[in-house]
Amino acid sequence: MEGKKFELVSFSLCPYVQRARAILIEKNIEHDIKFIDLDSPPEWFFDISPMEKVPVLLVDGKPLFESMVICEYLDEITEGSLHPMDPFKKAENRAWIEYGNSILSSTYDLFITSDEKNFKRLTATLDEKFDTLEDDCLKGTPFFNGDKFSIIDAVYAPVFRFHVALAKYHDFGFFDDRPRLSLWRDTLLSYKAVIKSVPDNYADELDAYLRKQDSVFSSKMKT
Ligand SMILES: N[C@@H](CCC(=O)N[C@@H](CS)C(=O)NCC(=O)O)C(=O)O
Repeated sequence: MEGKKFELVSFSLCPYVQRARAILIEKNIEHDIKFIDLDSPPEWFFDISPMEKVPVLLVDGKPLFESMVICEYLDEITEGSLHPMDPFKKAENRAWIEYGNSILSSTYDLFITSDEKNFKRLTATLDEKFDTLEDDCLKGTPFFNGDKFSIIDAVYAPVFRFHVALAKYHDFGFFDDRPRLSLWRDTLLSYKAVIKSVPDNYADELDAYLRKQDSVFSSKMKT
């Protein structure tokens, strides 16, 4: 990785960008960051992003897309690994990362849906998913794999960041009586690489973004 130039093409609120940024920071990789407006992306973005999504990592100008591919590449080109060494544990981490992706997707749907029934259905779906994490997956350690930050932690941190922001306006109760989940959330949201993975004005930008949705959730923000 000596001498390579890294630039992360980003959108300020994107949870998939945050995981890549957290790994860059955790692994002390010098990088630039370029924010684009996803509502009107610049022409050059379509040339480097076949899926038309952020993040894209430019490595000496060559694009890599898909956040997990980026995270694992960054992990592999630097000292030490942020994945477990044991192949089964690593595979298990990847499986729960997919689970985290499904939580992110339900969370996004939750704050944009304008249908009350769908809002209730998504709330129940998320409640079940958090229950599964609490009961079947977490061991009561600060980080997912014990006392050290791993790639899977970088994936779940943005999930918790969203839910802490949403809980200011509506009591979903997702963390009630879930001590393992609450410990994991608190550990991640106070971890340096996670804190630094978003711009300073992130909370205000997210608030403005949520408010401008014509959704069941945004109506709760106004009451
Ligand atoms: N599977 C992709 C998902 C990335 C993603 O969904 N990014 C969103 C922003 S958070 C995006 O770029 N959306 C643009 C669009 O769908 O037009 C990854 O892990 O990188």
